[in-house]
Amino acid sequence: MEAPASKPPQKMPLETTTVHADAIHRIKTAVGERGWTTDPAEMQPHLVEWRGHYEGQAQIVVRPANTEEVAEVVRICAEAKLPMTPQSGNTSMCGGAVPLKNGQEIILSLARMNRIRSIDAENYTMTVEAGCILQTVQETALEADRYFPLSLAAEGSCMIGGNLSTNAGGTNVLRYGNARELVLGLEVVLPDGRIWDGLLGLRKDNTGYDLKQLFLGAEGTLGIITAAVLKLFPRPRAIYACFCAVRDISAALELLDHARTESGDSVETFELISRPVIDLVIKHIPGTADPLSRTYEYYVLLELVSTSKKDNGVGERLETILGQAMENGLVLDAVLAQSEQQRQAFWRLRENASESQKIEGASIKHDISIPVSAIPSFYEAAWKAVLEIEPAARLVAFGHAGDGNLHYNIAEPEGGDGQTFFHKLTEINEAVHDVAHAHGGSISAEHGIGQLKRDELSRYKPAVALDMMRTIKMAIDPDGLMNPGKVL
Ligand code: FAD
Ligand code: 2HG
Ligand code: ZN
Repeated sequence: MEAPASKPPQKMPLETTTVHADAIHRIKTAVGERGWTTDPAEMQPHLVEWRGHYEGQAQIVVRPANTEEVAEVVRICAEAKLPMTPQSGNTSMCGGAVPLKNGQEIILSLARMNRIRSIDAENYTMTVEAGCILQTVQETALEADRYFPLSLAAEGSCMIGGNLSTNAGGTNVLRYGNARELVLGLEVVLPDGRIWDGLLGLRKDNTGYDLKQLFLGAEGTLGIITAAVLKLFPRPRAIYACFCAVRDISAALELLDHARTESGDSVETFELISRPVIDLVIKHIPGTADPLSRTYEYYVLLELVSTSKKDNGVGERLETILGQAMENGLVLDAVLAQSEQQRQAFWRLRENASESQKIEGASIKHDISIPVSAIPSFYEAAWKAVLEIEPAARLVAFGHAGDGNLHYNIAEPEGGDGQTFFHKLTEINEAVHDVAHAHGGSISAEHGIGQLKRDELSRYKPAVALDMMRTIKMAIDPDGLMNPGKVL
C-alpha cells in the first residue's frame, strides 16, 4: 500500500549517466564480486520499506566488507556526484532507509560489516561494526558478563549502525537513555570519503565540540557510521516483571512515580498498553493469550531489575508496590511473572503490537513524545481531534509511557479498504501533532523523520533550528549526496 505522504523525487545534481556508469564500474571493482548486486530479486528487499509504504529504485546495492571499502565507495560517489542511501537492517519506521523513486542512488548496505572488534569488560565498553545485529551485540555483552541495554522489537534484524543513526529508543530508555547516550565513540566515513576515527572509549573528553553527536540521529544525512564504541553496564541478575491492569492513564502515571520512588529507581521498563493492542495481538499472533482473567481498558508492563549478585529484596519490593497500588485503587488486577517463560509471554503481547497492526490493515502511526505529566491531557485531546475527522477510527495506543513516548496509532474503521482512510492521513497527522506540539511535545520521539515527516518538520521545528540544521548539512555534505530527500 503506497503512503500518500510520499513526495515527488528530488532533482539530482548531475544527470550525466555516463559519469555514473563509470563510477558504478569503479565501485564494483573496489568492493569485489561479493560486495555488490544488481540482481532485481536480491535488490528487492533493499528497495521496500517493511510495511510496504515506501518503495524506491537504485542503481546497485553495494555491500562493502570494511571501513576502507566504504571510504573508497564514498570517494567514487563524491567524484561522480552519485547519491547514496545508507542502509542497515531496513526496519525504519519512516521510509528513511529506502532510496527515492528516481533510481539515481546507490544503496550502501552495512550488512557485511558485522564484526565485534573488541570488548573491554574492565572499561565497560565494546567496539562494534555498524552491521552488527542488535541482538548479537546484546548477546556478546552478556557473554562477557556485561549488559548492552538497547532493546526493541526489531532487535533480531536491526543493526547498530541503523540504531545509532536513528538514535533509537525502545523499552529501556527510562533507566539507560536513548541510543545516543549509549555511545562513547564513533568511526564515520564523511561524504567526501575521508575516515573520521573517533573510536575513543572515554567517558570524559572535553576537547571541543562533541562531533559524534552530529551523526547520532542524523539518519544517514551527514555520513556513514562504520563502527562505534558502545557503553556497557553491569548485567541484570534478576528481572521482576508484572503485567497489571490500571484504573486509567493517570493511575498508570501515579504507579510509575510510586514504583520509581519505592524501588530506589530500579524501574527498567514501564510500557503502557491499551486494550485494542492486546485484542489485535491475540487475534493475529498465534500462541498469545490474555494474562488476566477479565479484560480492562489499560495495562502496564512493568519491570524492576536488580544487578546485585545477592538477593537484595527487589522482588519483594515489587510485590509491596503492587499491593499498595491495589489498595489505593491505581491497579485493578495484576500478575507477576513466575518464570522466564511467563515473562516472555507478557513481552510477546507488547512486542507484537506493530506486527499485529500491520496484519490488521491500514493504520496511521504517531511516535509522539510529551512530558510524562502531560500524557492524560494529550491522550484525551488528541482523540477528540481525530474523531472529528474520522468518527469510526480506532485508537490503538501503546508505548514507552515512562519516557513520555506514545505510539498513538490510529487504525482504519473496521472493514475499511485502507485507501479511503489514507486520504485523511495529512489531516489526522496534523491534528495529533498539533495537540502534541501544544503540550510541549515532539512529532518524533524515537523513529526519526525520514521521508514520512520531512514536510511536517517545518511546521513544528523553530525556523532558527531548521536553519542551523541546513547550515550543518551544507558544511558537511555540500553536494547533498547523503540520503537525499530524507529529514531536510
Ligand atoms: P535502517 O532502517 O536500515 O536505517 C535507519 C536510518 O538510518 C536510515 O535513514 C538509514 O539511511 C540510516 N542508516 C542506517 N545505517 C546507517 C549507517 N551505518 N550510517 C549512517 N546512516 C545509516 N525504533 C525505536 O526507536 N524504538 C522501538 O521500540 C522500535 N521498535 C520497532 C519495532 C519493529 C517491529 C520495527 C519494524 C521497528 C521498530 N523501530 C523502533 C524502528 C527501527 O527498528 C529502528 O529505527 C532501528 O534503529 C533502525 O535500525 P536499522 O538497522 O533497521 O536501520
Ligand atoms: C515499538 O515501540 C515501536 O514497538 C513500534 O517503536 C511502534 O509500531 C509502532 O507504532
Ligand atoms: Zn517504540
